[in-house]
Amino acid sequence: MQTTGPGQPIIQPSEEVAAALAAGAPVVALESTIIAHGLPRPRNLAVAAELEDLVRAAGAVPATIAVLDGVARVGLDAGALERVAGETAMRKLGQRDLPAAVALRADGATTVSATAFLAARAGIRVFATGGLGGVHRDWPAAQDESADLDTLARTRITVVCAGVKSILDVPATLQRLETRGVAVAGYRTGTFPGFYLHSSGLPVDWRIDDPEQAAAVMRAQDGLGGPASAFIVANPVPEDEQLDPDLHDRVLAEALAEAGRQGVTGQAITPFLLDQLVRGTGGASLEANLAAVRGNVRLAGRIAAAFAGGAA
Ligand code: PSU
Ligand code: MN
Repeated sequence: MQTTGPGQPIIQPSEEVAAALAAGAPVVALESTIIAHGLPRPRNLAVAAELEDLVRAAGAVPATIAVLDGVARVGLDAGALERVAGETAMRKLGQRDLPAAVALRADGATTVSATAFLAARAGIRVFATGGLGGVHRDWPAAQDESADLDTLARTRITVVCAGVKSILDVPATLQRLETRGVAVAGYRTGTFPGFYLHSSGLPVDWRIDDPEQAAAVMRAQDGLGGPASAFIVANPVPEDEQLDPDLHDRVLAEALAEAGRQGVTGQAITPFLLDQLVRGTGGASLEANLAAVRGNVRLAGRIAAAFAGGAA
């Protein structure tokens, strides 16, 4: 393996993750941007630990991923999780930022694109997050399409998510996923989830109803071969835990207008809008976001277990 310093690997799995991977045991990757930039402090640290516990309860090993001191860590101990969730500014790292972060010995939280890339490099097949990035609503002017989509179009990984963040242009994002050849299935639903909302109102072509079916799709991907691409399992937040749709629409409109007034763009726009939603809904969007992530993490654990079970 290549090294960045004296004998230090660039991608470093924790002992527990390395052992699980070597044994063919189920592992679920978790991203760190949601912890560092997607959730308010200090709740984010408790959530990070809770998500790891949920993966374990589902019978899999959690691998939260972040770059610390220029090393891509796959599986974080308690001290590393504290650093990611703590006060010291963490950079937000997409896949393209990884070489510079490694070379310059930076600390950074990994987005879906960087996490999916590193997880796949480490040999992890299943990844859970909240909502994917995608095409932003002001795309014609800003040309802002999350690097998440590009990475997923060329990475063999299963991502369990509650759809794409509703701050985005959801129909355009679904179209881009189709164009780029990324497989999408609704989990026990025929409509694409709306992140904070149970449904975006848009149809999905495929529906799966249990973790075994997800594992079967993954095996079929491997069986068919060809260029790697992801499999998105779109798992809606339960209807009784979703954000009130009218409140959602009203606060989102205000947040988008405020982002425009303040001229927020680029990497800052997603954390800005998520934060505006938390404030504007009195914290209700945070609860819906967390409910979605918890459900995704649980399901990812079960899918990883089903895939590992059938692979023996
Ligand atoms: N899902 C959440 N909260 C988040 C994110 C996802 O519930 O904060 C993060 C992910 O890391 C995702 C990123 O990759 O937002 C997208 O940012 P951008 O639009 O700048 O690519
Ligand atoms: Mn962007």
